[in-house]
Amino acid sequence: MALEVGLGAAFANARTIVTMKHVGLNVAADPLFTSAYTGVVGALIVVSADDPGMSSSQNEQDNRRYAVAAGLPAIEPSDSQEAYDFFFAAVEISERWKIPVLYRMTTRVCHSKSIVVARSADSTAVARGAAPPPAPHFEHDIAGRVMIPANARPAHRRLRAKLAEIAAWGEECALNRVEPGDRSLGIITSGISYMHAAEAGPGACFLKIGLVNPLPIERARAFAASVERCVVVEEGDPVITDSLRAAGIPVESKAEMYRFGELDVARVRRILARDVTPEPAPLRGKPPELCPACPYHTVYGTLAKHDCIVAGDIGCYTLGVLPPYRAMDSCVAMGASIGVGLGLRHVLPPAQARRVVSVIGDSTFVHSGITGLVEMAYNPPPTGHVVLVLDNGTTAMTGQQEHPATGRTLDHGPTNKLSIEGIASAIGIGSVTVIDPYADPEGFERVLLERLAASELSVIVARRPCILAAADIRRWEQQAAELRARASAQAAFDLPLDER
Ligand SMILES: Cc1ncc(C[n+]2csc(CCOP(=O)(O)OP(=O)(O)O)c2C)c(N)n1
Ligand code: SF4
Repeated sequence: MALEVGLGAAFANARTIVTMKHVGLNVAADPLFTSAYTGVVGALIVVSADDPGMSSSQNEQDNRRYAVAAGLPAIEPSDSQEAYDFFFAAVEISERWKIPVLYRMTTRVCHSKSIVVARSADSTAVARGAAPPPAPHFEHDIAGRVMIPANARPAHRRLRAKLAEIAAWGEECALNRVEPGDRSLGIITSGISYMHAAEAGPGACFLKIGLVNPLPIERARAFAASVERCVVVEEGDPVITDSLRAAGIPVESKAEMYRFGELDVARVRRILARDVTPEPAPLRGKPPELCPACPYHTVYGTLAKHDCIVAGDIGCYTLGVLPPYRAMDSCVAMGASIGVGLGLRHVLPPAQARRVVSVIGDSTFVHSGITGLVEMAYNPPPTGHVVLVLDNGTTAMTGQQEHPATGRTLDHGPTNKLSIEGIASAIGIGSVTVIDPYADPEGFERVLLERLAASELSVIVARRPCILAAADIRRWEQQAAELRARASAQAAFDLPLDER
């Protein structure tokens, strides 16, 4: 949705940034691929925060692959200063070639801090003479933006032509640079890997790549030819390596064992030394756990007690998989709990099928659970199904952000509130129950058992605020009530006297 909103804004000449983590781009992939064909009028920068090493993710996909697959220019900064500087370049590329740009970050770049020298007012694009973006306006471009096959075929050709131009420009652009050094070792690298490699191989020659798609192939060819040994140091998939080798450039790459997890200086030293001996096991940290007063305890206690088969989802509540409950049987992608639960219900023998519960958080339900309920109403399994929405009034796991079912905007102001129980009833779910599992654990257990025994479609909304967010939620609710009261008093005052 965010990418589509951003695309609409960029169709109307705005400069737009859309941010997400790497798996978010999977959800946005459908509009992403075709936005490469439609292009934009203003600027559209899609920031993808990748998580090599999976510090808080379910996979470590390398989204540079998306740039190649969709045909989008991709930029990768190495530190805070570059994150700042390269962003201007991303906007310039997007506006010049009228194309979305993928801005690829990784955990270590996002989580590290370094001093940033901001552009002074004198050096801004405006001061340098570039025109500021015109005010948003709309001009019809039916052939350019309505991607029926007759329009999409020429659009694909236009995209490839743009990419060829960007590739030619990229060979010389300042986003890629050669750092001269000892010619016995040349390192081709990008992103955070550059920082590690600079420390692990001081004195080496570097080709540091900032424009990671399209790659500066000819520059890399000349660089590789100019050094005795040329090693590509890159975190994650061998994206640069594969492209250079496909272009016939003989480069050395890391061993497969270094494809997993983040790189660091020690690992890059090993790569450069061609060391493939087993690495020391990482130190065991304290495993995460639910807060002591988390409302999810009673929920997972009940699910574990009755040996439920739990199709789970992503959020704080995923911690129900850990001891003492171990009450989660799958967790795949945001919103997948409902579809996976339905699949289990469809094929399992009835006695087992009746133990299947889909468990999903409130934010995740809004993000991508609603379509699962529609599928459930449309193709109900013979034993029915039970969906448990854990509504803690916030997006707890990622830092207590608001979402449409909290009724508050991202900065906590009042807005329309999506009713989870209302939407479940409207979709046609026969049994919808709202209960506080913390205040009434016996009642929760009773409802759950009753709904599991019935061969019907049920949604149980287990509603109790996250203990860490509860005080803030109360404060924002109070502020919202005051704002509403002030607005209705103002509205009454604005009425003509005889209508008051
Ligand atoms: C497609 C996608 N986008 C974003 C994320 C990051 N993420 C992990 S959990 C989560 C939200 C969880 O919120 P909620 O469902 O309310 O559960 P809670 O943490 O409050 O228990 C998000 C956005 C993700 N895993 N996948
Ligand atoms: S942050 Fe909130 S939802 Fe997450 S474990 Fe703690 S109390 Fe539970």
